[in-house]
Amino acid sequence: MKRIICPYCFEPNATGRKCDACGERLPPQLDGSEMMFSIIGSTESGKSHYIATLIGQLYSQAHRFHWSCCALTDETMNLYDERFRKTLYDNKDVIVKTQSRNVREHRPLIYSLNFDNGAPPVTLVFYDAAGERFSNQGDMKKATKYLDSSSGVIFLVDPLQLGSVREAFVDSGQGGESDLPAVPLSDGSVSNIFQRLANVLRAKEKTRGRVQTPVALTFSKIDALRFLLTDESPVYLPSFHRRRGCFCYSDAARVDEHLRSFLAAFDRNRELLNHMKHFDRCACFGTSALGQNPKSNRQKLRFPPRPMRVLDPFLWLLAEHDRIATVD
Ligand SMILES: Nc1nc2c(ncn2[C@@H]2O[C@H](COP(=O)(O)OP(=O)(O)OP(=O)(O)O)[C@@H](O)[C@H]2O)c(=O)[nH]1
Ligand SMILES: [Mg+2]
Ligand SMILES: [Zn+2]
Repeated sequence: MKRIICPYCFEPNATGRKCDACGERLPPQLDGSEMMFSIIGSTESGKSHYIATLIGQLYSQAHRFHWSCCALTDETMNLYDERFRKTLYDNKDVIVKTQSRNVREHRPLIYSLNFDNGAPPVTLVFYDAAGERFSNQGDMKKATKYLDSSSGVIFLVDPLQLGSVREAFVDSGQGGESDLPAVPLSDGSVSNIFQRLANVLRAKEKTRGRVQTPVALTFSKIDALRFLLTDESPVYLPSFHRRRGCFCYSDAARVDEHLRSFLAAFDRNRELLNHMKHFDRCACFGTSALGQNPKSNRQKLRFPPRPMRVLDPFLWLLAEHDRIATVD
């Protein structure tokens, strides 16, 4: 019999409606076939906005991708509504920084995704962790509890945190340093978190070789790169995944190749490119949760979020697990 992993404390349970370890009520839909995808990234990399708009897209694009999405707990519905939907759509504000010690903000958002093609449903558990939680091995180890149960990782990278992109931004007259996100201290730098992620996944897989868990290296905020990339950049072209209603490998390959050459040009010392060699299944994606840069508008949205390619890395993870149709 399959063991149910508690989405609150990640301990395995034989059966039951209550977790033996932490006492939380387990949603009755859990049957041990759950897949958890983790969303990891440095502070200000855009995790909260990404999760908010990804969940929105799971609902709004359901007809296109032939699935249906359903929140499994009242807490999930309330948290999404108050922290994400009202803030972004009703108030046109940005979501405030996730507080490292705020217990409520760190509660899991639990959804079920059912596929019209009869593929086994997946239960999605999203954790919106504060970026600080990944800035040292000890804290990350606690966070690794959910990485241990993860079937895939979306690793968010804010391109505006790369030194060469920041210089180009200021030099091109786009704005000053205050229009850019803060750069995390070296402990919490993108490159260091990426290396820690490889270590954690290796330990989980009990291997000293390359990590097998699929990792989507996902650039957030690509809306803010228009000054660097041309309009013909594949990240700005309409998504074939959307058009075809499935995962399209040639579209993903074009984006991946383009972003790897972007990294080769703008990531000093090619650190991320080098660390990607630790992963057997790693692909680059480009997304924007908001489709606009609120930093240049005193953190107010000019219009409701216009997500760009937010589903792409998620579709890839589903395709890697044979849940959705694919085309070349
Ligand atoms: N240009 C642009 N900026 C964005 C986008 N999403 C988020 N931002 C900016 O990035 C800031 C940080 O985004 P968050 O989603 O809070 O980042 P986070 O990774 O959750 O940060 P922590 O909670 O501190 O770990 C926001 O306040 C916005 O100013 C986007 O799609 N485009
Ligand atoms: Mg956050
Ligand atoms: Zn538990």
